[in-house]
Amino acid sequence: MKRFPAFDPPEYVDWKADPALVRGFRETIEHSPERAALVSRLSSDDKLGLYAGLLRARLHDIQLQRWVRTGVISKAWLGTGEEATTVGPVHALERGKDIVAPMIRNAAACCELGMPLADMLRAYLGSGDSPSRGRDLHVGSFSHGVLQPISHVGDMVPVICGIALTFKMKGERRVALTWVGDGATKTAAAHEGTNFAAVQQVPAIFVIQNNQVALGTRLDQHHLAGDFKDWPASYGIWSAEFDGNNVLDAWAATRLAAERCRAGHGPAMLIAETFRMGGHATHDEREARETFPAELFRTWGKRDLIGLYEEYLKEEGRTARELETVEADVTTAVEQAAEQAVASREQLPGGESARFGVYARNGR
Ligand SMILES: Cc1ncc(C[n+]2csc(CCOP(=O)(O)OP(=O)(O)O)c2C)c(N)n1
Ligand SMILES: [Mg+2]
Repeated sequence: MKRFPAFDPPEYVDWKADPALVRGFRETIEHSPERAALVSRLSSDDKLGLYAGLLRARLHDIQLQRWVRTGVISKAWLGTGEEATTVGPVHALERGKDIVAPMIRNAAACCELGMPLADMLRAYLGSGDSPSRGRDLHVGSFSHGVLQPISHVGDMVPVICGIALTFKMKGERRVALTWVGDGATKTAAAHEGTNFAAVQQVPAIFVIQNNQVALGTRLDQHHLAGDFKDWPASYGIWSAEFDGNNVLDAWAATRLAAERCRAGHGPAMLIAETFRMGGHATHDEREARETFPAELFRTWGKRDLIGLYEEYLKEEGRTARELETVEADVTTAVEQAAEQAVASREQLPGGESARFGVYARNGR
C-alpha cells in the first residue's frame, strides 16, 4: 500500500518484506489443519475483502491523524498495527445476526459491519447528525450489530455476556464478541463477566488483545500472571490463540470459536498477541515511543500486517494491479466520507439537545 511518511510509524515508511516473516505468515495458517482447511475455502473475493478491511481501518486512522494535524479535531485513538485483530474476527461473524462490542482500538468493527465511514468520522466531530448526536466520541451502531463502547475498560465484558445469555435463552444460534485489552483484563468487570459466561455457558467470544501496553503502562508493569494463554483454563473456558498480526489466522480462529458457540458449547477466549505501533492516542505518540526500546518497534514494524498480507496475496496469484484497484477504491471511499463528515460541522447540536434522548420523558 501507499505509505504515509507524515503519519505512518517510521518502521512502516520504507517497509520491505522480510522473506522469513512472509514464510512464517503462511506457516502460521498451515500449522493448524482446521484453520488451513477453512482458509482454503475462502474465495479470492473473500480474501480481497479482508484486504480492503485492513486498508479501510488504516486509512480511516490516517484520516483522523490528518484532522488532528490540521486542527479539525484535538485527538484520536488509533489502531495502527492492530488492524488484523479487529478485521479478522469481525469478518468471521455473521453480519446482521451476531453482535460485537469494540473497544477504542477496534473502531474498524463499525465499518466492517456496514456502518458508513462518514458516520464513524462524524462521531469524532460531534455533529448533530453523528451516531450519538454529539454526546460521545465512542462510536457504535446497534442497528449494524456494533455496541457503542462504554468508556470504562472491561465493562463491555458483562454487557456482551448479557447479550449472549439472551441468545442462549431464546435458543438463537447467534454469537456475541468483545475485545479485552491486556490492561482491561485487570478490571473486576472483565473478571466477573468472564466467570459468568463460563458458568452460564453462553455463546460469547472474548478476544484478549495483548498489545503489550495499557495507556502508558507496559505489560511487565501491570501483569505478573505469566502467559495470557494460561488464563482461560482458570475460568474453565475453551480457548485458542491467534497471531494478532495475521488477518487469516484471526479470521479462522474466530470462525472456529463461533462454530463452537453456535453449537452450544459455551464461551471461547481467543488470545491475540500484537503491538501498539503508536501512542494510546495521538496526544502521546512521543511518550509511547519512549515507553519501549526502539528495537521492539523495529521488530513489530517488520511485521506490518498489511505488508505481510499483501505478500501472501501476491503469492496466491493476485496481481499488483488488483491490489491497487482495491486500495484506490478504499482511498476514494475514505476521502469522500471525510468530505461528507466535514460538511456535517454545519449541524452542531444545540446545548439544549443534551436534555433529549435520555430516560426522562421530554427531557424533564
Ligand atoms: C476502568 C477504567 N480505568 C481506566 C481507564 C482509562 N483508560 C482508558 S484506555 C486505558 C488503557 C487500556 O489498556 P488496554 O486494556 O490494554 O487497551 P489498549 O488501550 O491497549 O487497547 C485506560 C487505562 C478507563 N477507561 N477505564
Ligand atoms: Mg493494551
